[in-house]
Amino acid sequence: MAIEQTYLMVKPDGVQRGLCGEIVSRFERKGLKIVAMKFTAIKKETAENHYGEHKGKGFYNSLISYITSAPVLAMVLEGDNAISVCRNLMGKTNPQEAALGTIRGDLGMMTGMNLIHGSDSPESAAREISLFFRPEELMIYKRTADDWIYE
Ligand code: IDP
Ligand code: MG
Repeated sequence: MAIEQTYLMVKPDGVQRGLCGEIVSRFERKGLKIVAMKFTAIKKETAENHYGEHKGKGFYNSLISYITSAPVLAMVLEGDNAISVCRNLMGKTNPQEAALGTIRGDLGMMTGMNLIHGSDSPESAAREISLFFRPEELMIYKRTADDWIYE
């Protein structure tokens, strides 16, 4: 097994549309463990840091104003291969191309309003987790259901 932690975030459109419960439940039902969760408004500086890799792209300014336009639900999830498992649950970046059964494929219409963020590598996961959470906010606990999820 390769237990990983990854950073997920219900974006402002997901919050505004009342889809936090729907989205979180998909990760929970899959078997991912909630390690941290925070309802927060992202400051412009944090948004620019988080999305630094996209600076200079055509959609960058609208991405920063979108992600800072309303609160987000930030979380750290843990599980075996959690980074790729969560990316698969999210679906492709463009919700119109995302497979049905995924969060973006089932719930979204536009790339610029695609409901959910998820780390794409161990390096970005570590960077993003530390950007949004202090170490003591990550809960270490035994989840009894794990005995019935992992063989
Ligand atoms: P990802 O969220 O699937 O990892 P990235 O390519 O890392 O996709 O892009 C980050 C975010 O920037 C996307 O989730 C989306 O909100 C926004 N974005 C990316 N490409 C476009 C675009 O062409 N138009 C508008 N927004 C975009
Ligand atoms: Mg990305």
